[in-house]
Parts: sequence; structure tokens; C-alpha cells
Amino acid sequence: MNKKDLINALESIAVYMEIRGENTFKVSAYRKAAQALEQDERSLSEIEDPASLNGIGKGTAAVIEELRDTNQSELLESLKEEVPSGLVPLLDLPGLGGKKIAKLYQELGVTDAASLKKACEAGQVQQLSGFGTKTEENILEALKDMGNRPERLPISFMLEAADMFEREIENQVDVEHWARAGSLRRMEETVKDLDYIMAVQDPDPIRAQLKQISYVSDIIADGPSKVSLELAFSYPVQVDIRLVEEEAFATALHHFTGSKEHNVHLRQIAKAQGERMSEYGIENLETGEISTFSSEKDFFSHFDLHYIPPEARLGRDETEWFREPYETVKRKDIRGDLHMHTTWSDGALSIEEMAEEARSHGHEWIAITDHSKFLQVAHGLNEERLLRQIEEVRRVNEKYDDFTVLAGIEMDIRPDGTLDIEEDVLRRLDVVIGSIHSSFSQKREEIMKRLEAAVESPYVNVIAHPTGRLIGRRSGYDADVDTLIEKAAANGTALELNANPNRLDLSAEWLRKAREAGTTIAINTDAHSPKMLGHMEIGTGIARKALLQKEQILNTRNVDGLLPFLQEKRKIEDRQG
Ligand code: DGT
Ligand code: CA
Ligand code: CA
Ligand code: ZN
Repeated sequence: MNKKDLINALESIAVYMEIRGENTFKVSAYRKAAQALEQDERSLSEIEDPASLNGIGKGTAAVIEELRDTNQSELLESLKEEVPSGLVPLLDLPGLGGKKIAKLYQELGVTDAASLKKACEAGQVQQLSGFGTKTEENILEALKDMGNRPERLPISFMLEAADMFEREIENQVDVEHWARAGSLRRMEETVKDLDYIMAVQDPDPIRAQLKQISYVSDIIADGPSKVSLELAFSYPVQVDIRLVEEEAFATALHHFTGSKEHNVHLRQIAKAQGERMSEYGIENLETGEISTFSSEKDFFSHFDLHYIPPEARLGRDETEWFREPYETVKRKDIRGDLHMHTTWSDGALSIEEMAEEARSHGHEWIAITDHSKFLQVAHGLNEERLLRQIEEVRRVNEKYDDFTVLAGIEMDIRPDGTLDIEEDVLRRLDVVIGSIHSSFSQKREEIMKRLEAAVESPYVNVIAHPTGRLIGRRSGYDADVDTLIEKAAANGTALELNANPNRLDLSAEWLRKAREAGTTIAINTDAHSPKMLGHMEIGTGIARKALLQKEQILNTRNVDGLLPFLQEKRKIEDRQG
């Protein structure tokens, strides 16, 4: 268990205890222990004796050691058994914390969303102390949205659903050749349902196995060439699985990857050469002969096209772009990651551990970029701690001769447009990322003043998550992105493609414009945990959607190519003064 998971487990213990009505001292002991761990810069493996930390007593230290050594806590498990599981999702409702839920549970017998709704409708909730008529109304309003599935779900949700489903395919279904299709394969920002193609000789046993998958809550269709299932995740998710013969795999995969608009374009090309295209193959209209292909690459060749990556199959101008050889960036072109967090701010692992993890992802270099002091909730670094961190980064870097750890910071751009770290400290860093994390509701003019201050600073190399959006949750601040793209290009500042699937910021639409403007792009994971380093794959998918090539992407460079880009801006300042 890493530090972040452990902190979350301690916080869960506190919430469950609160719901059970345990005394506040016990509850706050776990909260304090979580905070103490969060504020300590060391990772879990470096903290030998948790009881030695200020704020951690004997009892909580034992729970921490148990979690660390066994990945489990008996206390947490027994709390989970005792507390009705329907109460936990209620924590997401605005205004409801552990204490309020405890009251609803103990005084009104509320155990889930349905019983809460009843209690509200009976006017019981407003009578509890600490609740009022307004609270009751708000809860009822929030309950309406809860559990209602929007038609399209954010890609981050669907990627997790797909991962879980695919683990089941690997373990439960005797199929060797299968692939994702549909909007998830195209890496659309929102996805309606999941699509898969499977090559089968005899569909019957596969159909039976698919229906046995543990998440299946409904069978929507069950035929020899198509099975549609509903999976029970926190929202229901439909999966359409096409069962095809091996011969037809490539054409079916292309057909069901879409987009519909892309397929229309290809059908027109087929028609012009006297052919008809379908999921089964390409029919020569004169001879009636049907051609199939061993790969999508061969399929595209048949139309004198080079391989069009799925993300770029939008039905826009891609059939023009890929008439000539055109290589979009691939995951294997990526050599490093410029944005990640450690236990020095709100990350899960130490600097050294992140370096090891990044090496296992095949990187040649990384930059450590923890938060700066303005971001107090993340224990951001002030100048003094940052200077100490730089020393630690240099120490870790010394250990490797085939890997480079760069010292950086994700520095807040404050609401007034000033930068959060003093220049003489910035000067000692290899890379500086500028970020907006506050005052999102400012007017465009003020937001642009902040972004421009960072873009034009001789120290800031990258602007992180430039629009601040979270897919499906918040639209971000009001930036003039066209201007930002131009100014970044003119000043030698890179814009980030934040690869976190909740962000994907800049979006593919803006990245297209950045490509045309010649702005340098950095695909960064912004990893707070080792798993998140894997988001690089998602980031390169979004870059392909924008038809970006590796030359424009900063982290396809080796460290010798990277450093001159980072240092170029400072030279301008040196010359001036
Ligand atoms: P979504 O809405 O996020 O599920 O988006 P898609 O693209 O996954 O749409 P879906 O699941 O309805 O169909 C998957 C692909 O199959 C679609 O991109 C193109 C192809 N396809 C499915 N039905 C039709 C159709 O009636 N006409 C055409 N031209 N293509 C279709
Ligand atoms: Ca779909
Ligand atoms: Ca579908
Ligand atoms: Zn970050």
C-alpha cells in the first residue's frame, strides 16, 4: 500500500467511526494521523516508526503498521461490515459529512438513498438539529441527480469500466484475438457505450462465457454475431461485442471503430473505385468478389491511404492527410515526463521511488515538480523546502548514469498575476511549470494577465493544464486560448497536454490550433501515484487526434535535446541584464 492509499484508509476509518457515532476523540485521532503522514516528506518505506511522528499515538500507529504490512486493517474491515454500505455514497451529496450522516442513520434509521428520500419527503430531516428546511430541499434536489446515468460518460469513467471488463475477458473468456472499437478506441472525451470485436470460430461457447462475467446485470441482445450486455458499475454500462470470423476481423474492427463520419468518407472512396464497403469486407461491384485484409494497415492500403490512427478517424480531413506518409506521435517516441508529484507535496511516493517507477515505464529522464506554497491544501513547497528538495533531487540523480532526474516545480500563478517562488530560487531549477489553481471565476482579462505573466517569464517553461477544465465536471477558467497558443510559441514556452483522463487539457481541438501555430507541446502525466505514470499512453492518443508529430512534442527529446529548450528562455534574460 502506498502512502496516499494509506492516508485514504485512515480517513475512511475516521468517516466510518463518525457515522457509527464513536466519540470525537477517537475519530480525530485518525484524522490527525492522516494529516501527520501527509505533512511528512518521507514516503512510507522511509518512515520506520509511525509512532515517532507528532500527532500519531500508539493505537493509530499500530493500524498504520498493519495497513503498511498487510494492505488491510481489521478495524476498517469490521467498520465496513457494521456500517450500512448504502450510507457511503451519501457522502458525495453536497453538505453531508460523516457527522450529519450519523444523525440521519441513528435518529431516523436512514441507511441508503431511498430511505433518505423518504425521510426528506416526510419532513423529518428538517427537524434534526443542525439541519433545516433549506438543507432538506438541497438533499432532495441532489438525490434526483444521483444514480441517473447521463447519456454519455466521461472517458475517465469508461476507461476504468473497460479495464475491469477486459480483465474479465482475459480471465473468463476463451478468445485470443479481440480489440476495443468505437468511441473509446478513438479516445473521445465522452463515451456512450463500449464496443469490442472478437474473432471466433464457434460463437456459442464464447456467448455463454460472456454472459457469465461477474459484472453482467442484464443481457440486452444475444445472437450469433452480436452480444450486448449491461454491466453494473457505479453507473450501468452497455457493451456491444461483435463476434466475427478471423478473416473479417480487420474490416469489422475498422467498421465498428468509426467514426460514422469517417466511415462515410471511406465508403465514398470505395464507391468511386467501383466497390462497396461493409463490416464483412470490400465487395467488387463488377465481379461480386469480397476482399478481406489481415490488418487495418492493409485495409487502408487498398484505398491508397497510409494507416490512419483510430484517434484521428473523425470524418474531417484525415483521408487527405494520410494520402502521403504521415507519422503521428506514438508512445514509444516518448522519453520522459515533465510533471509529477512526490510526498514532498501531495504525491504518494518519494523522489527516489518515483524515479524507479518512471524507469520501469521506460523513461530516460523525469522532472520532479511538486506544488508551491500558495497551494496550501497540497502542502506546497516554500523557497526553503524547495532548496532542500533540489539537494535531494541532485542526490537521487547521482545514483544513475543512464537516467536523469531534473529538479522542477509546479509553481502557482497567484490571483494577482505574481509568481509564487522567488527568482533566485527559480534560477536553481532545471524546469519550471506555471499553473493556475485558484480564482477560476476571474474575468478573461485577469486570467490572461496571469497566463501571460507566466508565458513571458524567463523562468517558466511549461504552462500546466492550460484551461483548468475537468471533463464532465467543470469547464475551467475563461482563457483566450488562441492568444495563449500564439504567445507560447513566440516566447519559447511549451503548453501542456495533461494526460490525466479527467483533464485532457489542452483538448484535441486546441492542440490542432497549437500544431498549426507551431507551439511546443509537453505531454505530461501530472502523476501523484505510480499508476498515474501510465496515463502517458492516453496523452499520446489525444496528441494523435490532433495529428501532432513527435518533432513538436518536448518530451520526445532526449535529455540533451531537452535542456537547451529549457535554458533558451533564461539566456534572453541574461542578455538583457
Ligand atoms: P458512442 O456514442 O460514444 O458509443 O460512439 P461510437 O462511435 O462508439 O458509436 P456506436 O457505439 O453507436 O457505434 C460504434 C461504431 O460502429 C461507430 O463509430 C460506427 C459504426 N456504426 C455503428 N452503427 C452504424 C450505423 O448505423 N451506420 C454507420 N455508418 N456506422 C455505424
Ligand atoms: Ca460505442
Ligand atoms: Ca455501441
Ligand atoms: Zn501537478
